[in-house]
Amino acid sequence: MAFATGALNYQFLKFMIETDTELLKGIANQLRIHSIEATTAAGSGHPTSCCSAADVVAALFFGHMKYDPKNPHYYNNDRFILSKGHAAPLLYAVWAENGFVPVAELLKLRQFGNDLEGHPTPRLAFADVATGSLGQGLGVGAGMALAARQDKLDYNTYVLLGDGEIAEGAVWEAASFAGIYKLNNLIAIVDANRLGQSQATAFGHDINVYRDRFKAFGWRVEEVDGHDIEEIIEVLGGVGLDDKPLAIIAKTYKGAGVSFLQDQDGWHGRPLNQEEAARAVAELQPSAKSGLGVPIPAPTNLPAPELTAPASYPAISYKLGDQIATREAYGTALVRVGGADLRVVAMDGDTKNSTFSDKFFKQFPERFTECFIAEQNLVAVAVGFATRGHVPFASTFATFFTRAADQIRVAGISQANVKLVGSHVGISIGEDGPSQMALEDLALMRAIVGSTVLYPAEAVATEKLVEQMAQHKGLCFLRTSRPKTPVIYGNDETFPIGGAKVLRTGDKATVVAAGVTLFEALKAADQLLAEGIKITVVDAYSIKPLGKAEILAAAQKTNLTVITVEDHYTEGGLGDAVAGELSSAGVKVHKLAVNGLPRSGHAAELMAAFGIDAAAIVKTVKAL
Ligand SMILES: Cc1ncc(C[n+]2csc(CCOP(=O)(O)OP(=O)(O)O)c2C)c(N)n1
Ligand SMILES: [Mg+2]
Repeated sequence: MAFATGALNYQFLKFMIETDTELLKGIANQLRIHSIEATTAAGSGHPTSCCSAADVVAALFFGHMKYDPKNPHYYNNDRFILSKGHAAPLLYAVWAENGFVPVAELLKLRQFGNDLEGHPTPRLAFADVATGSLGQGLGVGAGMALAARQDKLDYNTYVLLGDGEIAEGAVWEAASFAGIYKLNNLIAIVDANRLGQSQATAFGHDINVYRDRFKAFGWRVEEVDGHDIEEIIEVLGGVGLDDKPLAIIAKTYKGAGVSFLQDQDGWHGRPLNQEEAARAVAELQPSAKSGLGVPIPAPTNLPAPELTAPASYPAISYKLGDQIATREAYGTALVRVGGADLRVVAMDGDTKNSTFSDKFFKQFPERFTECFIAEQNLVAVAVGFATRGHVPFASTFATFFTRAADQIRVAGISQANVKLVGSHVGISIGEDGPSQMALEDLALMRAIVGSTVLYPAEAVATEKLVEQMAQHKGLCFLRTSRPKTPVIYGNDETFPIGGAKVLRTGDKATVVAAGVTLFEALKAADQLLAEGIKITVVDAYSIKPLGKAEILAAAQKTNLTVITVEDHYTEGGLGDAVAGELSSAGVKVHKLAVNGLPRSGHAAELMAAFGIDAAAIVKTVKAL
């Protein structure tokens, strides 16, 4: 009986596909028309990049994907990432033709105040992440595909890439990752239209090259004529049939469907003028069909994953004076916070025994993902999880996050709820030398739009800040250190984001420190006190937003003068944060920071050599 029903469904499906082909071709042309008209109205944009992918996209959205067009955020909708984000008008046209966006809105493309921006951002309900910085979509898609598996949902994630785009190394980090984890719910579609921006792509229509590359990374590869709807639909029917991710290489023509655009060089990123647009539309119109009212298969009804924030986390119990590195406290905190907060997942780039994320891995292996040594993909996978309502904590040495700078920048644009934890910061790591020392990370992370930057000095602060990170919505960076430091705060101390702690008060100087330099500042305060000189010491555990009120109040009692001391280069770190935030209030900042190229040595030797230890602080206080 079950078999008979199956056979019947198959016949019905076959009938549907046969009759739908003309409709899908027509919808593709309607998408082309919208893309051309919108970019002509905007006076900018990439109509030919839309035209090449129109058939594939029409087939996906009106003949294959299962989703609720009225509710793009629905948790079991199939996902679509337009990694070649410059084809945004095509995506917007889809969501107009399925009824979500009023068709008239399309002509407001790229206008200030309209969410139909030049490249998609999550201001739009149907864009999970910002795209347009090429090469980032597949890693995010891999994170989503893994999240689907973890959440026991059966949605697929489709990622559309350009053939020029796949020169990006990040694409291959993601391809490798998806192959390793056998993400058969992830589908990469390469719009192989032969052309890039300024010239032909490296491999043009040599489809074998693309096939061999994806195969080498463990993918199943299908080649299609990207303008043949029947072929596309047939290949899409094979999604999930084996245990490999699927790459569909679609041989297409840039500008397809319009005689004077198709396969022509020199049209990338160029809108048509009014007359050209009218000619193009006249060619497309006769066979164009509306997508409105076309039935779209509903996603399977599966239980929603339980992803709600807990009201509180279990208490901590540290003893004052215990020696614990903040990186180790991070691991402990992640287990405690993640135990109570099922949204929390963690990932690392093969440094988990150094960052201590391995504590979480050992406790909750099903919620941990080893991303191997591929930091761009590490961040992208975290972003993918975040789009699905998880709270991802991604960790590696802080300095290696700087190589994912663009993924982090775009995560900021996506307003992604990701938590980055970077260990081994500054010259205080000592012997490993400068390639392992994060000395630019604060500058980078502070500059990310909407970011929160936290820098605990000891274990209690670390624990409390990890709680804050889990609860805070948005991109957070936690800077942890390698050396052990003593617990100085009680277990009930709170560390609100944007606060600072005043640990000593005196009228001779205000020293603002964070992380390992806090202990140098405290040592300096003790030495100075022995000579009758009293100084204020502030723990600036929240670098962005800065604990401005506390620092300013302290500075006002010390002649509006502040000494900052940090294990970071002079540029862009704590000193610049304090100066930048408080100069308008008249505060003068003397920066003690790493000013020059470090080398291997003992931490203490290095901190002395670069003038960020207690002796340097004492000297500066006296000099001032
Ligand atoms: C990381 C990055 N580098 C460069 C660009 C500028 N750019 C935008 S589109 C494009 C060409 C893309 O070619 P392809 O991937 O083949 O897409 P097509 O338009 O042909 O579909 C370039 C170089 C970018 N957006 N992102
Ligand atoms: Mg191309």
